[in-house]
Amino acid sequence: HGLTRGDWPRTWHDHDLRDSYDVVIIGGGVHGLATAYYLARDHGITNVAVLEKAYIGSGGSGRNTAILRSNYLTPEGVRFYDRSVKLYENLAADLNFNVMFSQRGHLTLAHNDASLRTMRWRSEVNKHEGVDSDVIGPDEVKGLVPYLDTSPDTRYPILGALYHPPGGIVRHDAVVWGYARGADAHGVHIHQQTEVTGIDVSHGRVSGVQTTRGRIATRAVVNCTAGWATLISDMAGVSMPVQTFPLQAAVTEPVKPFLDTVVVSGTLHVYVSQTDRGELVFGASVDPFASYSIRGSLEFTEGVAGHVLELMPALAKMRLLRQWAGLCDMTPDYSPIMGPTPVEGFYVDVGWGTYGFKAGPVSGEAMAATVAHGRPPEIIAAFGLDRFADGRLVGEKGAAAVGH
Ligand code: PYC
Repeated sequence: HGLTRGDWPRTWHDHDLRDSYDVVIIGGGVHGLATAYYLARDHGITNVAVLEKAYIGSGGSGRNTAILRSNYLTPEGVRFYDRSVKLYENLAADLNFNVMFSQRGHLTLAHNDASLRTMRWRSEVNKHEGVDSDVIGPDEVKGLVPYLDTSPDTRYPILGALYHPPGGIVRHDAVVWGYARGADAHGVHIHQQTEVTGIDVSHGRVSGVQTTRGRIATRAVVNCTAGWATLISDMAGVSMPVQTFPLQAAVTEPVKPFLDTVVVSGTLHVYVSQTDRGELVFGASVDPFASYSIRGSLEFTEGVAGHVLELMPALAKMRLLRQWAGLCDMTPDYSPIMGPTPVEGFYVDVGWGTYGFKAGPVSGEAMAATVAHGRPPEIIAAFGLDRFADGRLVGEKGAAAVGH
């Protein structure tokens, strides 16, 4: 009321860098900001800095295709991502910030018997964990998405789909901004344009962080980066079993709403959804080589366009507006690496592959509890770094949106 544009209150504030913080979080994406928010809100730990080398949400949080779902393959994965969906369901009210979560339903198409078998497997695990997920046939698929070509004479006919009604899309930037505002309101310092250049470790424990704006003394550091997860962990002398691959995406010009379900095809390596603005958002699998490049490629554009048209031939005249890429830190089992490390006070929330954005809220909640109590809560117990040495992998490749 009565506010003109210039009077709008700042959503978060700039601060001088303090000499010391109780907790330093590296990475100003949804994971880092959510961790800061829950540290403050749930544990009363507010002397916290979030360090971001560019601007908040400039990494994976601003580059993903905004899909939320919990129809994973392992019980550990399903429980974890389901907690995230539940937190997302209440996030707008919790943060008093409209994150535009649209639970429009999520379809993963099966074009062969092997995929149908994996869908059935996932749906049984999902149901066992209380998650709404079932295998449906081509007629039901057609009923949900009339524009899909479900005829039997296509190159890869649609034999059925895993249907997950609670899945959907959210406004990804709003999630970042909402957490930033919430954390800021609790006294957390968000430092943009502040790059970490080193992590001080003495006698096996963290003692500080070196940045482009000076040194910070601290006894707790949380690595919430994606793309640079290994480089930051290396600074603390902790090596991560992670390889980094680009993932490209694109949007079309806006058109009238016609698609109110998220459609994924693993066989055709593509996923499609329509935003509230009317654009179609397309994504693919990760590029086939490890790289830190975030340039788009013609190969991606051709591949995605061809595959989308196999699914929805009526889109042939739509124009792509822009394309971009983000970086995905892939682990050997496609599950994240979360919790303490052999360096005391150095915690990791990394290795998200292509699942990071949807896990933001639960990761923030669980990492905040880990830092506050010095040990990980049950919900992330399976995701510790030590599982690779012990051979207790949590295989989630079968739940990937598209093949990798
Ligand atoms: O796992 O749903 C997913 C996903 C979509 C885009 C990248 N990953």
